[in-house]
Amino acid sequence: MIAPFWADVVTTKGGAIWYRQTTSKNVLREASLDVRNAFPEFPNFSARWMFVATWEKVPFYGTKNKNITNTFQSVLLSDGRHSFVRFNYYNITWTSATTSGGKSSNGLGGTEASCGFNSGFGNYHYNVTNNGYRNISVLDLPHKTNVKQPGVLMFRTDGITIQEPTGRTTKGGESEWVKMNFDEVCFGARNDAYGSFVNHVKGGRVAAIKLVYLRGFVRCANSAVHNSRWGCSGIKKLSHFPFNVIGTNQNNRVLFPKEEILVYSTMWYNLPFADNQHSNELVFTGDYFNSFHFPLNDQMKIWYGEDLANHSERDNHGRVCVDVYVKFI
Ligand SMILES: [Ca+2]
Ligand SMILES: [Ca+2]
Repeated sequence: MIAPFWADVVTTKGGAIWYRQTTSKNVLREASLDVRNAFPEFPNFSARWMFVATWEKVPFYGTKNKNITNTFQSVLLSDGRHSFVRFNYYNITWTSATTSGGKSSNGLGGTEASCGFNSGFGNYHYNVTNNGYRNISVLDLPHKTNVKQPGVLMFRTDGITIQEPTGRTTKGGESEWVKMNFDEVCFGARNDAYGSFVNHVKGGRVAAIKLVYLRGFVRCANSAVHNSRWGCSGIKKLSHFPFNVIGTNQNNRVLFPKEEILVYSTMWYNLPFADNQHSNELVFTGDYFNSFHFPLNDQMKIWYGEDLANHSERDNHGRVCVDVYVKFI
């Protein structure tokens, strides 16, 4: 089942639901280009069939105000072998019919509509708004995207699991950095405040990882003079091991940097050409990194090392948010 917005819609009080199939060459060509841009691993994708369903200005069941409506669309594309879905959200103002606990006056409250996919066998479903990769309200959908067009979300749907677009972050070279998180990944410095995301982008063997700084600070001691992006500023005994940000799997096994460079039990380490206070990114590769397999649907955690090691974490402070990029082999 494919559900751009699963809730009790009524059209007896207004709005309309339209659907059509098309094999028009021009329409298919344009839609195929969108797929190729979003999924560069399918550079020759050429849709042979397309199905479009539109919910135009639809109110919710139980409404007392037929002017509160949603408009959204779902587009199914296939070349006979691979298939992709595109959800277009133009306007979302209500989240729940009264049957789901929504208020009859405004359609808010209760249990929000679900957006996503269900295999129908009860063994797999993918919720687009709440999945460890993206955690948003359905009201946010017209402003969100995974293909750089607000309100547009695309997915590959012919695999065992639903796949988000890989996109392109840099051009040229053999492999490219792939952004792995949708929501910011934010980690604190104590009380097991790791940040995490779930891999809904691509499974594969990882050759390098980079963390890109977004905001915040962390420190390993009480005074704010020690604020830093990736460790702890101005601590003399750490001058040769200034970094303390660690990636683990869901069982807290260290994935990067490679364990051999960690200072025993405290998780501090050194990286060349980087500064714990000013560097915009930390790149883990070469001698500082052991490649590993990162399967689809696996969680990755980002930790402050002292917090992970439960070592000297009580005097730690702060929270840093990052984006996580991966180069696959
Ligand atoms: Ca500390
Ligand atoms: Ca801890």
